[in-house]
Amino acid sequence: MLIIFEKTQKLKSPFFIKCDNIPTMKDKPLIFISDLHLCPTRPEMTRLFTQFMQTEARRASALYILGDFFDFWFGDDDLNDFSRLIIQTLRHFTDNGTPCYFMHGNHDFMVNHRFANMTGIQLLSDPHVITHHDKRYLISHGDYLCIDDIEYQRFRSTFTNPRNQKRFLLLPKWIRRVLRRYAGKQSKAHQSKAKYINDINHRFAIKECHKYRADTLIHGHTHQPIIDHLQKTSPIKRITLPAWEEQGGYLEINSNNETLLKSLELKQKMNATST
Ligand SMILES: [Mn+2]
Repeated sequence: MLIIFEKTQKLKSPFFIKCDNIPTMKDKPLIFISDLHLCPTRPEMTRLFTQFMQTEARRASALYILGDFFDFWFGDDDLNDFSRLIIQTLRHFTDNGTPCYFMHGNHDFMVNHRFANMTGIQLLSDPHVITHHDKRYLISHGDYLCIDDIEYQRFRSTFTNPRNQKRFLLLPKWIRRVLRRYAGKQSKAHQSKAKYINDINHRFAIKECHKYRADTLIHGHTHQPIIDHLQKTSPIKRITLPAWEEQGGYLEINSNNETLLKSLELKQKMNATST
């Protein structure tokens, strides 16, 4: 997908306002979040998300959600007070005219077209390439790059199989909840393995960046926020998004392609953590 910022919009009188300080689409940053793990039992994170959507996210030319947005999504037919609030927040955001792109993680792979219609988000396949001011970024949830955990990859191919997903949706919701416990255990087992196993495989990640002609990889999943190079000798940059645990966080890429990881706290306290 190509994002074109250079397109200028013709504003007709009387709506034309002469002001040099009005930010244009060209100056607005891209904003990325992932691993919020939103769920009804963490209301403070839901509040932080709604606050973020009304403040920081508003500055974006586009918002990218790179998976594990929900701690678990039981299907687009599972509506409750919690899911309705999230849907309403996303709808409000996209109605304001900012595109919001959504990529699945291993916790919310059941998010589907009905959810997209309700919220106005656009679903993206994993991985995906975006071009921003002549720089190509490979974006992914990241779990497909964790090839050293063979057991997890086997489990992943089961739940990403569309036939299995259809079967899952035919089940009553209480059985889906029981199966979710199993999925949760698999995910925890993956997270608790040695770092070299549950991290992305750097060599494979470099190969993927070459394949898609990308200079930078942006991913979530590992919950270890960092901006570094995939290998000392490789010019390819890797950015891992922060998980929303004690606090939230996001990545911002400005019009000069400068990258900044920022933390988010309730009551609007925000600090830059890394460049
Ligand atoms: Mn994940």
